[in-house]
Amino acid sequence: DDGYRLWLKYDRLTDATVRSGYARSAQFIAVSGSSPVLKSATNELQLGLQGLLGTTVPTLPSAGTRQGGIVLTVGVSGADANELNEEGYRIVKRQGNILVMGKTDVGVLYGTFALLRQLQTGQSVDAINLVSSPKVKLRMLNHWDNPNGTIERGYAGGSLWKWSELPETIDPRYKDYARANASLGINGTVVNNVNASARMLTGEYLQKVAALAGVMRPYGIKVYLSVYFAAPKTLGGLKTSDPLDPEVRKWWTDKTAEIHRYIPDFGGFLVKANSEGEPGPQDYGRTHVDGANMLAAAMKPFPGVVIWRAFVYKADPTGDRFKAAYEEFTPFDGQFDPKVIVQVKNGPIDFQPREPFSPLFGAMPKTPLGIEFQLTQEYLGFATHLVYEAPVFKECLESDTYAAGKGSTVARVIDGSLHGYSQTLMAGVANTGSDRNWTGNPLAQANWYAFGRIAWDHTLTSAAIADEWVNMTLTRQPQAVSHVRAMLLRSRDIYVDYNAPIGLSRPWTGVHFAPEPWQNKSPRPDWTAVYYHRADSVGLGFDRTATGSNALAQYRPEVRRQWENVDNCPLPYLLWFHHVPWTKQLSTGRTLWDELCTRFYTSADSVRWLQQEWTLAKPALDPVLYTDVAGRLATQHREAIWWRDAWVLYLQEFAKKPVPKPFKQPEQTLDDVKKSVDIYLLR
Ligand code: BDP
Repeated sequence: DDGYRLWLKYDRLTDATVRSGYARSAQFIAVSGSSPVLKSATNELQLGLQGLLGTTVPTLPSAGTRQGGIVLTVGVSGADANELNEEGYRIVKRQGNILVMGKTDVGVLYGTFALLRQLQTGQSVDAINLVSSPKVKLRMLNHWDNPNGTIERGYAGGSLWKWSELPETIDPRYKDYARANASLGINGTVVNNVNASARMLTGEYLQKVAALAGVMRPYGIKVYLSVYFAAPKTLGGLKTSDPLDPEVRKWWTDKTAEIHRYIPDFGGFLVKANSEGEPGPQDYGRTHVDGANMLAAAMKPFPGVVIWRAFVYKADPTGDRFKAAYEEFTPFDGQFDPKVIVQVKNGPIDFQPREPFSPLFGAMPKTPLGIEFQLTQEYLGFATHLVYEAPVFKECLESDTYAAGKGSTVARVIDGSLHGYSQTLMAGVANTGSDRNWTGNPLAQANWYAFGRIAWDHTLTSAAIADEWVNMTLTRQPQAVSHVRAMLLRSRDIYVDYNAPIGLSRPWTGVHFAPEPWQNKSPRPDWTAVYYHRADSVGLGFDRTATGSNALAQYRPEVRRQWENVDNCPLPYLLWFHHVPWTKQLSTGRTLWDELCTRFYTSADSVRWLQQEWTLAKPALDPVLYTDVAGRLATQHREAIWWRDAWVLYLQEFAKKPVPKPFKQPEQTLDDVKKSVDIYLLR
């Protein structure tokens, strides 16, 4: 198994009784209507049934008086209509058939995938009755893919998009990409990097993008573009890209109209502006609102949106990067055009292994906020380390902002239910690439899967999603499923504990992989490692209470109170908010130093446990896939020790304490580790 088919495997079900049970309910497919989206649904159902049951199921224009089939129906009435939103579906047994209904054809498509999922995971369909509607409107992947075929922070090969071959040649893979996304309910894709090239807005590239849009459309997926804010100057030849300049405004209006001539159902723009050196409205003394609203005005005649990122942090040698986005954006609450959605990363810094939720989620009630998660494992061990990210997403979404009293979770901010906005968005920075198995590490497919499922329904649990994915992708043998499920569910905490335990963050430079907690030289203080951990002879951690940067003041009092007291701040966030003495006793009964050592050592050992679980599942796994992952886990174990040793030896210089028993002092010296890191970082 080369992993190409993802979770849409449709291998023949091995249990003949189950198979014949399903076959009795799937003797035909009846579908009235012939829209491209309905065709996708029908084709998928045929493909799935053919694979799972091993029989070809005929398609009819209507069920007539026949029973024992699957009927795809667009249009619902009565109670069914009240239960569904535009993209929702209902699957129900009626008049001897399984009815898959939706208000729209895309609802039927999602229902079809949901029905297939039932079969793939071995659920009975005899009395099937499923109703589901997505909680968030725009569920999208953000590709950080460049026109030259590379991917920023991509670890699974090159870009999926073969720009040099488009629009003439359509790689069949585009369709499989669309199928995979549609199976999860993902309905948007931003095809290019947020560090955008103006080239994407040329007629030549718009034709290529239009060709991709043509493949995505029958799967209910809209295409979006990241835009380079200075394009009026660099591409349009204007003197300025000032958003208040009439010529600039006209340029964007014309460009937006031109895009729609190529792609009539264009999704919209994604903008990274005045962030990490990218151009933006501030270059002209204007604001984020000026920039975003200008693009919104250009988009006015069309249904598309403008997604404006809040990932900003000016070079401020004395400031706290944690506070930057909040400081820049909250003054503009309520001033953005209704077409604008502000896209906020889950945490205040940058996709760290564990972050508290971004304070912006509790502070902009009059602005639709979208959330951005990162599926590509930039800070999570690339394609080698196993980190199942559903717990990362859930932890943030379930955090309570208290923005409108208790129960004001980030999820309710994002799904619009808290503040009543209708533009809602969840984005995941894609982890896909040209590797045959899409994600490099085969188990990282689970992160794409989990993101899509949670974007559809954030109430699904990490465990339930893991179960679905394992059953559909790896094995249905119950013992093996439970081994792999256990691995997935513990993997994130294991990684955190050797990489950034108890609220540490960012122990690297630009590569974001090799351990470099000692790193203290960079053009900006907030691009060093020491800026984040602040180790000294007294202790460790970043004081963000009132005695320090006071970033905690950006949260509501109820949140602040959970974190502001060093004696009862939950350990996952302790060093995020406090500079803690090495000798301080923590709630575990250990001192800070002993607790850190315990975590570094135990987590590195736990990678052995991951390896053992994987071996226990081996008899039920495909041998090629088994070997691939086994190799990655072995590397992970070696690197976990590398990270453990780097942290322990480095922090020991400050703490001046022995490694507590039963753990043993690392065999290498700090110099040894530094040397190995230098070699890793050699160009
Ligand atoms: C950081 C990445 C950088 C991205 C940036 C962003 O290191 O490559 O361009 O995020 O999200 O995490 O804009």
